[in-house]
Amino acid sequence: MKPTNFLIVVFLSLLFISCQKENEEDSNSFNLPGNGDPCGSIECLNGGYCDNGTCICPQGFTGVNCGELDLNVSIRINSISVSGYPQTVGGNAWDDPFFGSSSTADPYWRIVRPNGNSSESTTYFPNANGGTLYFGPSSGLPFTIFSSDVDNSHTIQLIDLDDIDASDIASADDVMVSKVFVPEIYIDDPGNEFPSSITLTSGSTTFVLGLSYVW
Ligand SMILES: [Ca+2]
Ligand SMILES: [Ca+2]
Repeated sequence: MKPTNFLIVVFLSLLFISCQKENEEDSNSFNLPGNGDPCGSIECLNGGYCDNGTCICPQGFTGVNCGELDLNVSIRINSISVSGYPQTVGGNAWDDPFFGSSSTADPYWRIVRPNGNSSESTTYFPNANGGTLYFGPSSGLPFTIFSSDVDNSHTIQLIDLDDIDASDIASADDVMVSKVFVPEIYIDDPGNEFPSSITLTSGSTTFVLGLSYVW
C-alpha cells in the first residue's frame, strides 16, 4: 500500500468511528428521563390545565401559567338595586309639598360613560317612599360597559323625574345621588375575581349592581 492510500484509509476509518459515536449519542438522547411528559414540570394556576406543554386557562385568566386576569372583557349591568336614598333635599321635599304624599321623589337611574355619553332608565318609581328600588330588564338594562372602558371612570346616578306627576313641572330633573366608579377596581379582587354583584356607596345610599361578563 502506498503511503498516500494508507493515510486515506486511516482517515476514513476515523471518520466512520466518529460518526458511529455520534449516532450512539443521538439514540441515547431519546431515552433521557422526563422527555415523555411535556406537562411534567408545568403548573397551571386558577383552574387551568396543561395540554401538551401549554396551559389552557379558564375564562377570565390568561398568561403562560393562567396567573393573569383577562381584563379584555365587557361587563353587563343586568340589575340595579338602590336603597338608603335621600327622602328630602336640603330639608325640603323633592317635589312641591303642596302635592302632599306625591311630593316625594320619582327616581330613575342614569349611567354616564367616560366619554360623557349616558343611558337612562326607561321606567321610574312614582313617589318613592324610601323602600329599596329594583331596576331590572324592564328599565332598559342591561347596560354594557365596553372592554375598552373597564379601567375608566363611570358615573351612576339616581334622578328625580319632574315632569310626569305634575308635582314639580317647572323644574329640571334633579340628581338625587351620584357615584363615580372605576369598574376594574371591583372585578380584580383576589379570590373574588369577576363577582356577580358589586356594591357602591355614596353617603347613605347603596347601589348594588348585578353583573355578568362577556369575553
Ligand atoms: Ca313625586
Ligand atoms: Ca319628582
